[in-house]
Amino acid sequence: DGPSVAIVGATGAVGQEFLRVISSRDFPYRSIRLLASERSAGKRLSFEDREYTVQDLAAPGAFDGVDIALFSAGGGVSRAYAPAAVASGAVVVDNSSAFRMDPAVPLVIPEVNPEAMENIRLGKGAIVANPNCSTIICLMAATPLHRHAKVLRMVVSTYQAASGAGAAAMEELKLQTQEVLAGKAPTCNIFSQQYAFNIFSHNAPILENGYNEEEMKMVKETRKIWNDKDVKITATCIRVPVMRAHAESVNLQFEKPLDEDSAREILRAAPGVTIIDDRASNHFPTPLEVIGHDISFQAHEHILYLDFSFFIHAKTFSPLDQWIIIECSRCYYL
Ligand code: 2RA
Repeated sequence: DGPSVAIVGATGAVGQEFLRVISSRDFPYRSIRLLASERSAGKRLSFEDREYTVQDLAAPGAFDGVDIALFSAGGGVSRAYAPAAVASGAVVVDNSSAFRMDPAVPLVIPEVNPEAMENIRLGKGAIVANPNCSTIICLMAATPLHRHAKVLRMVVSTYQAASGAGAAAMEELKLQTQEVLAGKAPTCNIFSQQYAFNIFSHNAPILENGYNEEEMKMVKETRKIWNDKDVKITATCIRVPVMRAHAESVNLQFEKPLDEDSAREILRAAPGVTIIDDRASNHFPTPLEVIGHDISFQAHEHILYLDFSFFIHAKTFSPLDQWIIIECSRCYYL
């Protein structure tokens, strides 16, 4: 007699991923309710040998009896309907950016800061925000190190797959690849430029400070999750012509020295992190290898490349007390 679970955005790429993970983890649900916009209502979807009819999330009583509502239908839908779900007694886990920076809403990576949900457990709030996918994979590995040696500065480069832009973007990448190989002009409906055989700055709007929204999510969300408004962070988010599985390169400066072996031990013990670092054959995780792996309850498969640059206090080298960067190793993390 587990919880009754509603999936809001059930027909989208992330909604489908929710169902895949619920099934792969044998999540003990009592019932599943598939909710989407009026446009998708009425569609039939099968899940675990049962047929479901997608219901209109705007219909009266859409959330009646729901215990957990998983939202991934864009910030506008979350802002419009999460309160109704909460009013019906549900706990909302929202994958959109709608509530991430709301001080009253915990921003949670289950493997990193589950304690941030304490108020939800105590019944003092009912919305949990899921960070942006590129923030999640970065912090899955950077946070255990941060808690040991305090990150002062983090430089992140992301290589983001089509899946981050949804099912239509994945379809467009496939179509464009066929068109370009056939010598035809690529169909550009989702992105404003050719995506196949190309890379470009993430398609999120550029802000006043010159960063795009995706990059600033990494900055703001990390500071909230680490409760550290001073940590220096810069991110460059790039869209790459890969179907699924984001990849990242993360360069960390620590407050105190951290040797490579200690870092490996910390990461080896970190939940959700696997070290794949086969230098002899120059083999490291690739998007194709991780697709389908259930790493954590997030919407995309993730890979993380973690590039350690250690700062060894230079007191022994120079009276100037300068910091020097020693590139110790490049570690790759799934
Ligand atoms: C993207 N992280 O990849 C964003 C949204 N999923 O476009």
